[in-house]
Parts: sequence; structure tokens; C-alpha cells
Amino acid sequence: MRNDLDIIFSHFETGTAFLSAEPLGSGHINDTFLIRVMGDHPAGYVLQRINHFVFRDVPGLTENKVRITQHLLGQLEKEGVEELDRRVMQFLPTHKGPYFYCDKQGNYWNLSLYIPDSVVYETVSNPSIAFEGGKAIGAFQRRLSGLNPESLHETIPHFHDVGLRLDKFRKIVEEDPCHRAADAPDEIADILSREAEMRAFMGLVHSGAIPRRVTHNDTKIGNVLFGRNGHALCLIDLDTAMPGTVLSDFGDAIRSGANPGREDDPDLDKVGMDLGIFTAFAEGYLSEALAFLTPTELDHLAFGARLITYEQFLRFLADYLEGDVYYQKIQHEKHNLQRARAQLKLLQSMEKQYSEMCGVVSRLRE
Ligand code: GN1
Ligand code: MG
Repeated sequence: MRNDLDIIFSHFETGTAFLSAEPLGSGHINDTFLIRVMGDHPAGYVLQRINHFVFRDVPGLTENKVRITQHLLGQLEKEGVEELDRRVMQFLPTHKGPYFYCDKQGNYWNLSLYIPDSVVYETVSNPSIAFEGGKAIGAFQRRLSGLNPESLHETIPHFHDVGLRLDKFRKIVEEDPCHRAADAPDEIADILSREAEMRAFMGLVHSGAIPRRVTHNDTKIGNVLFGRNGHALCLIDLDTAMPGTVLSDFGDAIRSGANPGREDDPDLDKVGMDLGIFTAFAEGYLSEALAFLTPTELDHLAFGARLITYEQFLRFLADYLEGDVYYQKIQHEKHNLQRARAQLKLLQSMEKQYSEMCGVVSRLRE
């Protein structure tokens, strides 16, 4: 692989020479490498193999990333933000022009500049990090509010359409292709008991009562890059940046960041939502987003956390029942079921604290 990475890297317009490569990050879908080059500048590059089983239209995905990052750059310049090369991802073109390379095996690759002296957090215990993370997601949406969402490609069609995911789930349970439904009767019932409420919410999205905007759609807190001083720099992992709702961005950061346990924690006693972290995150997010959100979006902000946690529970469980066809990076046979159970526990914790969550948002709206 190392030699291949060298060759793939050489197709991009960098003006530098490959030195070494090492795996980077903990994504479930793509494969990511940090490429070091000869000399001190730049500090390195991020080379990413895009999973084109998941992302069917890599040219469209790449076009989105370039448009979005260029738009963000323009906004940052207008705002007079300093250290611009640390505040937005920068993608590089290939010698032939496109910003992606397709290798001989049919794998697609993107290259971006590595932002040095940066850290990511998979979970957050410090409220000031939560505030900064929320602010970064709000600012991302604010800066992209002038870009027409319909001008972007849908890199995964219907990605956060819980209704369609439920239709598919019902089919999988009925067909039970891997004879795994007997492993999870309670979890299946937990999905179905919340189905009506989730479908009712999707009605607001389909009717336009909740508007479509340019959103990130994968705002796990590990996708916010921080400087070593604790300030957020920018959002990374822009594969799913496309039209969506702000509620899933808000919700996914809470799902991932406000849970002191792991996303797949086998120890369910560790899993739950920390209301203090929720509050700090909402404060940071609304410091940027309050000015442009509609009353209906604000009314449903806290619900966004339940929605996306339910969706993730549904996705992991459906994939376990289907035979790990989507989340293929598993460590053991029941890993996707274990992930599903942790998400269910987190969802239950949010449900218990829902009136407090709504109270926090109401206070911040005043
Ligand atoms: C996947 O690959 P990664 O970790 O960035 C998934 C997200 C899920 C997440 C759960 C394209 O993201 O939607 O929330 O796993 N990305 C895609 O950890 O499906
Ligand atoms: Mg991702």
C-alpha cells in the first residue's frame, strides 16, 4: 500500500515529493492517510480513499467539497479571520485538472492540506470545548447560508430520511436474511415503538416547515478540528456536506460529544447524555445560529438530538440484521449490535432529560 500511496499522491498537483504515509483518524467508511513530504512545508497532506460503494458519485462529491471550501474561504476573508489556511480545508487538484484521482483498481482519492498542531476529540468532558464545537458548527452553517443548497449534489440521496430508513428496516426484519432478528427482539421493538413520532417529524421536513439548508450532515464531534489552545479551527470530513436540516447537525454533535461513553461502549452504565455538555454545546451553537434559525427549527432543536440518535440506533441495528453490509469495519461478529445497544441507551437517556433539554433551548432563545 505504501508504494501505491506514493504513486497516487504523485498524480496530485503539489510540487512536493512523497516521504511517508501513516493511517489517520477513526472513520467507519473511508480510509485516510497522513502523507509527509520532503522538506518542512507544508506539514503534510491528507490522502483519502473515498468509499464509492457508499458515495456513488465521487466527482459530484468532490465538486461539492471544492465549492463549499471555496465559499467558506471567501466568507472567512470577508470577516477578516486570521490564519486562513487553518480555518478551512483546502483540496488540491490532480495534474489533469479534477480534484479527485481514480486509480487502476477503480478507487477514488481526494487530497487536502494537513492542518498541523491540531487535535480532535471523540467525546467531550470540558464545557468550553463543547461551546467551541457548537460555535464551529453554527458558524459553518452561517457562512454557507449564502450558498444555494439546491446547487449542490446529494452525495448520499435521502441520507437522513428516517422514514425511508424505517421502510427498509421493516423489510429487513421481515426477510431476516442472516437469521439475526432473534438476537435483538427488544431492540427491534424499541425501534418500532418510536416509529410514529419519528415519521411525524419527517413530515415537517418533507413539507418544508423545516427548511433545507447547506449542512454538514456528519457532525460527530470528532469532525471538528481544534487548535492546541482549545479553540475550534474548522470542520473536516466534508463528504456529506450537502442539503440537509440544521437539526441533524446539532443532534449529531450532541449524540457523539455529550456521551461520556463510547459510541459502541459495551458498558452501558457509562453511556448517557451529559446535560452540562448539552448546555455548553447549545450555547456555542446558538451564539452563531440564533440569528438565522426559524422558530420551527428552534422548537425542534432539542428533538434533533433524539432524532439523530434514533437514526444511528436504527442504522446500526439494520446493518447488523442485514449482515454488516454498510458498517463493514467491525471488530467482532456482534459489533454493530453492540453499537446499536449503546445508541439505544443514549437515546433513553435523552428521552429522560428531554424537558430539561427543551428548557435550555428556550432560555437561550430569549
Ligand atoms: C460514519 O465514517 P464516519 O465515521 O465519518 C457515517 C456517519 C455516522 C458515523 C457513526 C457516510 O461516519 O453517518 O454517523 O459513521 N458516515 C456515512 O459513527 O455513513
Ligand atoms: Mg464521515
